[in-house]
Amino acid sequence: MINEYNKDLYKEDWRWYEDGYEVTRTSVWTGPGCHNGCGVLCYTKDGKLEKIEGDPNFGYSQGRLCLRCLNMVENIYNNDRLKWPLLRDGEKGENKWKRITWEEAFDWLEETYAKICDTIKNEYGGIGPEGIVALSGTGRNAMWHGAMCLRAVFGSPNMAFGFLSADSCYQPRMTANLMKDGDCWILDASQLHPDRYDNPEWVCPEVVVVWGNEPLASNGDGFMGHWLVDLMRLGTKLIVVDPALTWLASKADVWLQVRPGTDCALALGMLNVIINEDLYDHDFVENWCYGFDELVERVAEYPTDKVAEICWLDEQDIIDAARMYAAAKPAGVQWGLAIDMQIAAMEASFAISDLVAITGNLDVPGGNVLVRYAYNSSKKYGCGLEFIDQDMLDRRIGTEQSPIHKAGYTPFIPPDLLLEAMETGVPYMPQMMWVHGTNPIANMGGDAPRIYRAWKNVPYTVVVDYYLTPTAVAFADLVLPVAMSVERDSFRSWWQPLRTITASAGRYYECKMDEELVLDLGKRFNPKFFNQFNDVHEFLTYMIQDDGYGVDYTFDDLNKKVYDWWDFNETYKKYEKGLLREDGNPGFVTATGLYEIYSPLFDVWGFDPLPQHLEPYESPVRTPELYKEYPYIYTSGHRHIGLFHSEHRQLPTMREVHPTAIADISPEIAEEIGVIEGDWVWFENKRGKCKQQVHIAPGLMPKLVRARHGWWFPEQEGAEPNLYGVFDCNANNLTTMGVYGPTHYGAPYKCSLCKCYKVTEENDCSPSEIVTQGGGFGGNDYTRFEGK
Ligand SMILES: Nc1nc2c(c(=O)[nH]1)N[C@H]1C(S)=C(S)[C@@H](COP(=O)(O)OP(=O)(O)OC[C@H]3O[C@@H](n4cnc5c(=O)[nH]c(N)nc54)[C@H](O)[C@@H]3O)O[C@H]1N2
Ligand SMILES: Nc1nc2c(c(=O)[nH]1)N[C@H]1C(S)=C(S)[C@@H](COP(=O)(O)OP(=O)(O)OC[C@H]3O[C@@H](n4cnc5c(=O)[nH]c(N)nc54)[C@H](O)[C@@H]3O)O[C@H]1N2
Ligand code: SF4
Ligand SMILES: [Mo]
Repeated sequence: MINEYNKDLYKEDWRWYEDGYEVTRTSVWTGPGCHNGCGVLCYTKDGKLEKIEGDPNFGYSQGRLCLRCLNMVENIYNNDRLKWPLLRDGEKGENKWKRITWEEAFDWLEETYAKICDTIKNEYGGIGPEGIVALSGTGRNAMWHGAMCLRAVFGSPNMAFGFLSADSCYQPRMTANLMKDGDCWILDASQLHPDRYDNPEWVCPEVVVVWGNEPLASNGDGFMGHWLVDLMRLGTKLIVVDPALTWLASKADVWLQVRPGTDCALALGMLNVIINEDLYDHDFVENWCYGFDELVERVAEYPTDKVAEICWLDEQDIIDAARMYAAAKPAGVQWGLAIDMQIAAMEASFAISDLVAITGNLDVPGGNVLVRYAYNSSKKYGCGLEFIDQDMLDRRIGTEQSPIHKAGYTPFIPPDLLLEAMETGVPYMPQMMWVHGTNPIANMGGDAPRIYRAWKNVPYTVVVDYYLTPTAVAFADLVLPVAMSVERDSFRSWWQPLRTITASAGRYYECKMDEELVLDLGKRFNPKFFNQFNDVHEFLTYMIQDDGYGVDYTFDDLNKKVYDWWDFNETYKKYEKGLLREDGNPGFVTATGLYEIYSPLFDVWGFDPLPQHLEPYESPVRTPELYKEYPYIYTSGHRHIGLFHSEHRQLPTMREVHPTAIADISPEIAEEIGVIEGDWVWFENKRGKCKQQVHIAPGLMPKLVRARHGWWFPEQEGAEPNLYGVFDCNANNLTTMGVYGPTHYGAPYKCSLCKCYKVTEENDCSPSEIVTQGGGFGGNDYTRFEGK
């Protein structure tokens, strides 16, 4: 942070020269892999990045950087990086490639595109381009790039997360927000003010509930974990809802060690206390809410003794937490991924939102503030929809079957139904997967072996990435190399502020920026639109201004500013001031204009309009017989600061801090199965198994194991059958595809069952070989589950 000792050291220029270095002040979407974009100073010499520092002038990150940015040099100049386009030169899976030029790559794409369109027309009576499906990963910088390639360049409507079952990352929480109040809320840690904690309007929350989230490791969804530590220093008390004793849980006043997948019941229990003890905000409920009486009836079904039993919690802790949260003025909720990764994702999100609203904490300083993208100008996954006409939209795979998808609350097609199309060829067999920033069989997809099998039915695959991934080796015909963070010009915001990314380092071999790739490809496939741009900067200016309102600057202007904060001149209680609705009236962007505790839209769609507990798909309660065979609760994917999903496994420094897939198991389980720290164990259920190394985690819920996700081994043989060992430690050998709640949102990545036993010489084997050569683990249960 800037203080009196260093204030002359850190400049506000966007570029200067110092001790033989060119210093560029910019933001990066890490090195790479992150939801944020912290302020950095890049020190380059002769176009090479030599070191990187945090920029204390950037109020968002205040000079702090974490491991992944600090280690950027090692990533950028890693010899494993892709250097030029590669065309397959053997069978899929053989890992044999031929170096080609970009011209040759584009020629190949043009020829293949024509074949795809013919097949779709002739064999499926379709239009043609819909045979291409783009798969995207989570929100890194590359977010709109895959969408633009798909829709603006190729003209296809089929875009999905890389088989993220039931869109179970942030989509449920955001959609619940949209249903309830028409916007999204975030915990107000003063991040909307450039002067941060000094802002006179901002109030420090008295209490924050950290719910299914570990922000110190994840910094997810545009929220920086260290803000929470700042708040704690300013006096904020914590309630932590997590089955694991995280660092934050260890500092909490109340730690609710909830049974995975039962968060909705817990929130309903807390609502029960708050309503019955009359601790809610009468003014907000009477003037700004719709359907409170129905909620009163619903929470009566969730008395705290019943909830304690469902959630495996102490009843008094639930009551204490509810009272503490309701009494604090203001109080905020910082929620996370665990809410989405259960079949009751939408239900839990509804109930938690209601807690925020009825306690009067919505859109108040230090509570949960309604937020929009700066200037509305963050291009996202929905990019390029204007290039798709209605006939083509109607050809989307699976969308008809899900009201939320059909109504356009997400620009994605349902990944589970895409998988079914790849298995059955109905409504048509996708002809090409355009994989833009995702590595699905290593990480994103549930039931990875099932995806592996189905994907082999798809004729063509193109992968756009930094590295050769297991997904590329298994399926790709063409691999296109892209530039990393400090080698690219771009812009983005996750909420606020709008930031630029400036290329400070030179081009790495023949890598193109994703931005450049979209433009170059666009000039080939859709010259009518793309020929208006002479260079990437002109294209970026268009992208910034296109759906942004009041943005009159070019990319180069913004670049010199580095970032711009946000355009709302009011931050709080916007619903009172008529600042949310297009018609300028007070209220929320909902049909009733009120915060909808009872959702009329859900009613129309045939969903429960109020929150309700849905017992996890596999659990001691729903499937007691299965629980006898698989006696532990399996959760997966808690974040590690040095690793972003399946990335960074090539980097020696990261492997030093996290050498292999190291899972948490409780001391009780360790004793039961006779393992000690550092042993290897099998996690197994009826879908499959994987092996991971044991860390005995004190304070973990006694019946719980927490597997790590995203593991593959770039140092191992890439060709099949080994495929970089991608199925050996793969947490998603045990997760599901096709299992979700009634809304099609939320899959049980974090709450199923497993058994756990020691890896021995006798039982050791290679799951990668079993999947790539043996057809999988057998015994898979492919019944679709869309129920309660
Ligand atoms: N370093 C790093 N940062 C990342 C990522 C990464 O891979 N690495 N991934 C990014 C992405 S895409 C996302 S979505 C975010 C996610 O980041 P977070 O929202 O922080 O989610 P997780 O770390 O998966 O899990 C958070 C906590 O949920 C707990 N938990 C598990 N099951 C349950 C449950 O059923 N209920 C409750 N209440 N808690 C449960 C876990 O014990 C864990 O402590 O992180 C982002 N940031
Ligand atoms: N079991 C289990 N599985 C999980 C989770 C869990 O908690 N448990 N978490 C899930 C969640 S929340 C998510 S969001 C998904 C995330 O899944 P993904 O977002 O698909 O993450 P990765 O598998 O790491 O794939 C990203 C790929 O994109 C490349 N890449 C990175 N940046 C760029 C870029 O700017 N341009 C291009 N072209 N490529 C880039 C990387 O090198 C990498 O190969 O994983 C999910 N998987
Ligand atoms: S959160 Fe960490 S990895 Fe992400 S941009 Fe900031 S410093 Fe880099
Ligand atoms: Mo995610």
